[in-house]
Amino acid sequence: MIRHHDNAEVLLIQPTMGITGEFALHPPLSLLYVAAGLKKNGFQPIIIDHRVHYDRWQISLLEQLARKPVYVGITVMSGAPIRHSIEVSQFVKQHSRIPVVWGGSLATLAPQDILREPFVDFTVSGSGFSSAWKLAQALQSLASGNDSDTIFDDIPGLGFKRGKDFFFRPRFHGFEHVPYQDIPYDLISDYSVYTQIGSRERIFPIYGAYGCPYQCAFCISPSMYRDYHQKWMPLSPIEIADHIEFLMSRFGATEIYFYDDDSFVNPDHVRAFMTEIKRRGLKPRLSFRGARINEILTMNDAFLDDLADGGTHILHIGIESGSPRILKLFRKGVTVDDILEANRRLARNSRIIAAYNWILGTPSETPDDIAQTIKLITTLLKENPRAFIFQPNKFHPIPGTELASLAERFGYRRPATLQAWIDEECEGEKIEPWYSKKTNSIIRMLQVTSYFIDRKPELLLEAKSAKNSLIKFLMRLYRPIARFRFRYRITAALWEYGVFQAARNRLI
Ligand code: B12
Ligand code: SF4
Repeated sequence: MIRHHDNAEVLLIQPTMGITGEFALHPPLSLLYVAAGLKKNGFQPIIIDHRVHYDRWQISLLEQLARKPVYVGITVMSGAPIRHSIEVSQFVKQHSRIPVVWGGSLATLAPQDILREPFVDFTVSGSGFSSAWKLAQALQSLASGNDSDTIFDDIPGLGFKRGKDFFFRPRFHGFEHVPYQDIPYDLISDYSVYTQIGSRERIFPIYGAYGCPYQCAFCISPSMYRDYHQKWMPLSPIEIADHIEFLMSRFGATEIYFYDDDSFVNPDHVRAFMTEIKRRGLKPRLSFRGARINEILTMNDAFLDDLADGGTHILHIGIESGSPRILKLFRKGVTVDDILEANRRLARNSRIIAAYNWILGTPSETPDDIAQTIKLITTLLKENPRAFIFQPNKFHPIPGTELASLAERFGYRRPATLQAWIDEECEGEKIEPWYSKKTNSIIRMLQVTSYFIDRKPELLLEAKSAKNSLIKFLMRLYRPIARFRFRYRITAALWEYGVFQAARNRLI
């Protein structure tokens, strides 16, 4: 039974996200999912997105606090978002007694490191759809005098404090699907503010499938889904097509970004919803952030043509390394030859952008291993003009993953404070104990040059504007230097890294 709460408000905040967040400024799907549960159960969620409404955020927050929301919820990932989330939480505490709740992937990984701080009252690990409204209900009940010890007992994934002790409830087990009709899209009044670097499209992220059955040793997913009965759950083609049709007609969506961990576990799933979209005469652009080399190898030229005909623009593919030893350590289940073959197939297609992810700085990785990655990237770019090289992620152990244990043997100490989690992302300035001086300088060089070695300006900067023309011009100007450094692994006098860090610090 749905209980009504006089539309009590819950304030949900999307913090700023650092450079990676500036590049992909999509509508805040995490908060829309959380808001769906609240709305369905009689609460009135309010979403404020500081990535797009940053100016005078303190004044608007004060106005919201004056309306006495049941709690302030923030969605937080490792890295740069933590800095602003701390600022916001401290501000709430300075100006009110309203409880502060952190949810999202950081709260899933390290709730105890968050709860240690006086400015956070609750954490929600794992799925937040039902936890968010159950917590709101419990807090209302507490405010009306119910101080039972068991008040928080049935809130999945909740972390809370009593005196000096922390308590954690088991996470929600499985995928909490939210039908698109329940996602309260109208809470956001203007979708034109969302964008992606260089793009002209109106992009909406959605899920086409939840979960992932693979076992990559560095990734959070295998430990998240370890004891799930079903590790990958595709949605029905009709539901996906309905969702896309709704977003196109209601909000003018022109591109759909699938946030799935992996969309192609069964490639026929993608074919099925593309067929349905086509049958309806819809022509959205589609991008997928979860694809694997072994999956590309199951697709022939005709299948890739169908993907491109169906509107596929970009496939994010985790290659991670060009060193056979590191690939094995990562449990990627593919060889360098597989990677080359998949890249050639994508090159033959000539319409889809193949965007490759990398990880550098793994314990035991040597400069020779990195040299093999450089060699692989060079070949991929030579053989596929539509290959796109993401800035390599610096390896940071995620608690609970297989590689976290290896990292501990190499001297890894997990971040001791919440602040220390700020550097646990690809651009973070953290030097792990196993980096040699040489490894560190090669990683720095690759972090900068990776932005320039491929054809990013030609592939991504579609919108015609003075700003984009200037970026294109500057990128082309620096490109020969970047390519020279990259190919010959020249790390001396890396003045660009200072410029790069200064630009980054301005953004976070
Ligand atoms: C989109 C995305 C991004 C976007 C962020 C978009 C945005 N919001 O602005 C960008 C590209 C910026 C990004 C960046 C990074 N990301 Co990212 N990203 C994702 C991705 C694909 C989807 C996240 C999402 O929105 N999901 C949709 C919602 C519905 O799910 P959700 O976020 O899990 O939210 C649920 C719960 O967490 C919870 N919840 C969430 N927030 C809240 C808040 C409250 C109050 C409550 C109660 C509950 C709650 O309820 C929600 C509904 O169930 C995930 C992978 C995935 N499939 O989840 C990786 C993922 C979250 N990212 C990851 C990583 C590693 C990164 C980077 C660190 C990578 C890097 N480059 O170094 C950076 C760091 C962030 C930064 N500096 O900005 C990891 C883990 C992150 C971590 N350790 O914190 C993930 C899990 C991918 C993976 N398998 O490795 N990312
Ligand atoms: S395929 Fe992607 S989501 Fe799945 S385990 Fe590997 S890295 Fe994680």
